[in-house]
Amino acid sequence: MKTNRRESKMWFITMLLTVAVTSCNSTATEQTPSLKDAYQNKFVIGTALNKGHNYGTDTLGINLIKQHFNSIVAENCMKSMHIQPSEGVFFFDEADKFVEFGEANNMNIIGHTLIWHSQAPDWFFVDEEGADVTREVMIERMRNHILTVVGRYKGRVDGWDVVNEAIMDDGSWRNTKFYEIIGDEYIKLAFQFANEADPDAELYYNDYAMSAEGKRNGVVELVKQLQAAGVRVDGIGMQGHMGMDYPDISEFEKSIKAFADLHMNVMITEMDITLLPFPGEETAEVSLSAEYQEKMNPYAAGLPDDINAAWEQRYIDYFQLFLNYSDNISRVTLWGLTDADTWRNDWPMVGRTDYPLLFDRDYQAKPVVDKLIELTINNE
Ligand code: 9MR
Repeated sequence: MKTNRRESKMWFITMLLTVAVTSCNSTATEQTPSLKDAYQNKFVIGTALNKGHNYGTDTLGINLIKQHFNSIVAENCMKSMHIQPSEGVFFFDEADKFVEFGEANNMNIIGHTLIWHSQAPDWFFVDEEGADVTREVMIERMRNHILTVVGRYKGRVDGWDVVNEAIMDDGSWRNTKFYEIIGDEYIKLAFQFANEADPDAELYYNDYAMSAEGKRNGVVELVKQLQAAGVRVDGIGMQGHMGMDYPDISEFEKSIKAFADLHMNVMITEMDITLLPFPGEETAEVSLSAEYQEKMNPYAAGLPDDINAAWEQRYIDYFQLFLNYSDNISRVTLWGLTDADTWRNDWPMVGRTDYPLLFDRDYQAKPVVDKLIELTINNE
């Protein structure tokens, strides 16, 4: 249900008044209007849940998640090395809690991720002697993993990142163990197994650097092949690990368009905007690591106002782009909640102080949250 601009303005003013009136009794985290309400006619707003969220120990975090988000994704607990650490031994405890939390709060629940070369346990690819398994065994292990994990949450998890990061920035296929042992049928098989396990869950291909022309074309080609083979793919996740100069917003827009043209749900799945300098060419390739250097950690003592202003503007520019494509974009997910727990502090260099998310280290909504909420008013 879309509301008109005047109604929206009224809604925002009412929200602010409510906040002002109730602020005497409320905690700091309850003082901003909610992101999920502001964007409710546009797309769902998600965040990634970590261990403290899943087990409920981070109570301040939990309050913020309930207040601002209506979609959640598992940051780590559903990755194969966590959920099937050795063959046939599944650890579902944390993932169960994650799903229960989403259900209890009526949220859109996303499983991340079934087939990813990284964070896959070593046993997955080798036999008892340590030699690569045969193609048949590899397919069987993949099938068993997908059927068991997706099957456990059938009807409860709304969408799965079925395959993650399989295409290189130049559009070629990443030479993973899955690819090496099974060949280029492995992605098709992964989607077929996921569909077999839960025909009602949405199935996604998810990757970073989706604004790169080569990757854009490679992913388009992949999806076309799957569609031609009658394999169900429902959406494409554009991870959205961004920096101040990367990616170019118009290149990012071209990819949204290209994926929407394939009738895919487009999702921004892992958004964060780092402020820190990057050693080398900017990417989100997790295997990258660099030695700590003081000069690469410029904001450890605090963030200068001008840098923060530029960072806010970048968030606003991207959310404006997402609003422009809200007919095609079904979800925007932030990769984490507060600056204290973002992966960015430790990648590609351990021990830095970054500010990529919407909530600060004291669980306070940053001023940009109100600005992103306000943006919806001008876009009705
Ligand atoms: O944020 C995640 C971090 O806690 C993990 O250590 C890391 C390795 O599993 O994965 C991070 O999340 C990645 C996501 O699963 C896939 N896209 C890139 C993300 C950032 O590395």
